[in-house]
Amino acid sequence: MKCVVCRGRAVARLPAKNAAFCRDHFLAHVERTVSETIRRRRMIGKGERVLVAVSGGKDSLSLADLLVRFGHDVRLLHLHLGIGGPGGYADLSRGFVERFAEARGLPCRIVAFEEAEGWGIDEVVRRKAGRAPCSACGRMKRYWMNRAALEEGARVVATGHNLDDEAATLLGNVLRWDVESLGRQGPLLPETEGFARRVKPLCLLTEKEVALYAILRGIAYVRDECPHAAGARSLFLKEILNRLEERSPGTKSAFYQEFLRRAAPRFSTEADRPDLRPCDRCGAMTTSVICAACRLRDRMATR
Ligand code: Q46
Ligand code: ZN
Ligand code: ZN
Repeated sequence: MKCVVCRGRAVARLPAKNAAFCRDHFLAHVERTVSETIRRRRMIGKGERVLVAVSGGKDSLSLADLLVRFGHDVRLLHLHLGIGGPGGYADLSRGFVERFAEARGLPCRIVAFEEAEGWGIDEVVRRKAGRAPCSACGRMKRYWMNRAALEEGARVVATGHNLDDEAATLLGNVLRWDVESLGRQGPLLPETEGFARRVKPLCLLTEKEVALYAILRGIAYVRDECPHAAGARSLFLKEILNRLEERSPGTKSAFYQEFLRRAAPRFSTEADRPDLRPCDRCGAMTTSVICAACRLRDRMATR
């Protein structure tokens, strides 16, 4: 197998792109894909500060590495979710983030839910206060990302979602014809009053491409899975997409990219955020009287 650029020994074969790359040209391919995504979709303005939400996994750490290489003003945000107890998943993840930030001299803010909220996600599950761990986790993550962005003076929050994540979310939304979510789904959610812009610069790279990037760059990342992920529907959807991809390479990327090009604009009016107002409790912008994070806080206070 030879690199399509220099005919050297290939380390990566990308059937979906009908290409193979040597180490250097693979790294160049990843950098080019991400910088083009940022430029074409106007994700990050010149000189703008970016808050990168890092979980300690390969995707978000690779994203932070890339944005630093591109010369952006990067700050890290890590949310310690209170999952897995002492020495468990959340503690392990934090360790990888701390070492990554220290080695690169990057400013890193850590918000531990158990300190900031008085409880972590395991506690929400134990007290049966949320519908599913991931929905409670998701809403608290969104709340803290937004709050931290405002406090850190960043108008942009970048997350490490890759093509596999985005295609699985898309499939899930299509299966339910969730038109509101389809209208909001995309690699860029514009900033609105009280909400930072949210961007996903890795959305055109597969999970395998990002993993190889992390390995080739020597980025150490947490390999353990969140214990709540096991039953998650998204993993099953990813499996289905991988089987489709094996049969006909390129399906995953066509599914997502053609959605963005041809279908997403048709759903965008469904996603208008009408009548945002400050939450009665915490002041975060919301469409209801009390925001989703505060509703969960209320339930935790009474159980
Ligand atoms: S951390 Fe949270 Fe994920 Fe764990 S509880 Fe679910 S959403 S699976 S990315
Ligand atoms: Zn090459
Ligand atoms: Zn609130």
